[in-house]
Amino acid sequence: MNILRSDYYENMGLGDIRTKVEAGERLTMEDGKRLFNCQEPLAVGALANLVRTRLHGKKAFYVVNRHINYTNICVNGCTFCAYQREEGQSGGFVLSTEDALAKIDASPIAPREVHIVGGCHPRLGLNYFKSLLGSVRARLPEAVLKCFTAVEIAHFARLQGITTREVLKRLQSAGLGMLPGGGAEIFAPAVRERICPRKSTAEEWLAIHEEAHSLGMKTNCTMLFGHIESREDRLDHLIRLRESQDRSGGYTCFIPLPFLTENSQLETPNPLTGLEELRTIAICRLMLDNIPHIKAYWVMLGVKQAQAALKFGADDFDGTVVEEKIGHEAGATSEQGMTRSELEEMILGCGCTPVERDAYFNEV
Ligand code: V47
Repeated sequence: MNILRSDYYENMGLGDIRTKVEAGERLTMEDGKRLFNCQEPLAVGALANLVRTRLHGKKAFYVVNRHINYTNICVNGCTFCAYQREEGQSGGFVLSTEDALAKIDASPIAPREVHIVGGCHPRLGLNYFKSLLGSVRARLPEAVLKCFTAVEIAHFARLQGITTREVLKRLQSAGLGMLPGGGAEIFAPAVRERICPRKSTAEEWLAIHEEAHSLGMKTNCTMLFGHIESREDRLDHLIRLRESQDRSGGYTCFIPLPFLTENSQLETPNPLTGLEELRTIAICRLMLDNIPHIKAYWVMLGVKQAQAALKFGADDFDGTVVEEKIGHEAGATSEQGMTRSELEEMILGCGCTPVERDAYFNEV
């Protein structure tokens, strides 16, 4: 049976949503709630797959990249985070520029994208970051440097006593190409108050991304889900991102991050099931009608679930990564990295066509 048959959706009370999706019309918060309440997650997945196929056919993208975490020392103390350490606590580290370059030199293939993020360190000034970017750019002139979440940019601005716009401009001159999507978590203030009370607010996070867009930079965006937030909080988050994209148009890719619970202070009343993860990813694809790409981040999802996500609206598999700390401190069981041929094999294994890309999703 064709799962997209209209009577199938009529019987589930979703005929009007199916019609809207087929016509490319925007879904409302109410539509999103009905998709979350639908008894049949496969029906929601098939709608997301329709959109994903309309946008990208059978293509599933990946990038040869390298993650580098420059420090785990952080003043924010987010309750969900297993990665952070306080200054002076055992296990805390700060990389020197030489350490970062050694990691790049040790990468099995030269990365096209370098993803650099870290904790909000109480004393690292802008000169450290300018020197880090400058050295990486000199080593890898062709690579896109996708570095520093909006939360880090806000922190650098506070430490330096300058505006976030000025921070972005100075880092852009030093080689910053694009901002990664981290730090968004869940925008709803009541949830933020419990999971990341000292972090930038939703408004600050969105304003910094829009500022980056106005300076000609592309950025990514994320949502951390499956902790204490409600499904309505997820929809609210997606709608705020969609409105931000309407204003500035600079988001390239959205990354849904399922919460990993190990070593976290946060109690999770309703841990995610595999199907709830997939349903949420599908609803992200359906709600975010103006963001071109949805990433199945294999590090947090696990490779098999990331493969399934390619059939539930996602079109990107992230990349080689090489070394990952944030998810692995929180119990991720995935490998540290994947080779190009492993990525291609995983993508082919679910009937998609692997396409290598750069950080901006240009095919290479
Ligand atoms: O902001 C932290 C999340 C993010 C946990 O832009 C956790 O291309 C799950 O943003 N369980 C960092 N998630 C990762 C990130 C990212 C990753 C890959 C690609 C891109 C991109 C961005 O990880 C944090 C936070 O939301 N996180 N702890 C945890 N226990």
